Amino acid sequence: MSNTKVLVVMGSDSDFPVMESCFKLLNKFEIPFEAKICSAHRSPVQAAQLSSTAMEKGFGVIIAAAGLAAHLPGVLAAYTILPVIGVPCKGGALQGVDALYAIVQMPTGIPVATVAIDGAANAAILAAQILALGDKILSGRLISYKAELEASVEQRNERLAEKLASVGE
Ligand code: RP5
Repeated sequence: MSNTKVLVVMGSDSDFPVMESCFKLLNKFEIPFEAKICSAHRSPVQAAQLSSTAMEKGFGVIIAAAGLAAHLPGVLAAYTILPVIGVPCKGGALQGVDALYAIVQMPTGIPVATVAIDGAANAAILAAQILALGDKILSGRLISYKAELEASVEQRNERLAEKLASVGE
């Protein structure tokens, strides 16, 4: 069975606004995904179950988003050999620095690939890049996406040139 789907797990429904860019990009790349809310602290048994059964359900990558004392990505990584990408969510008194440190500072043996605070879009792209290793069609979509990025820089240069032309002395 090929593992072509992405499992997206959020610690709370309050993480949804941050994760919207991730869902949009997964849709853009036409990657099938399932999304669940599950907390390392409030529903730890379900977190273990979700992760330990993910591989047999056809998932190839797990993306886990959490804020505050963000143990969710690490706990999910403990129960699977699938790659886990962690998204630290901004919020609370420490504005996401707590979540970043909790997610990135994993002990040896249980890695979590950590993106920036609120870096949900990059989590989707990284998941796509992992799955594209075994999928030529998806590789092609990623190559097109890079071309779009390059074109957007050219557009920015055109806008810059217009602004500079209207700057006075
Ligand atoms: C974390 O606590 C969640 O991932 C969320 O970022 C944060 C706050 O959760 P709620 O109290 O809004 O449910 O576990």
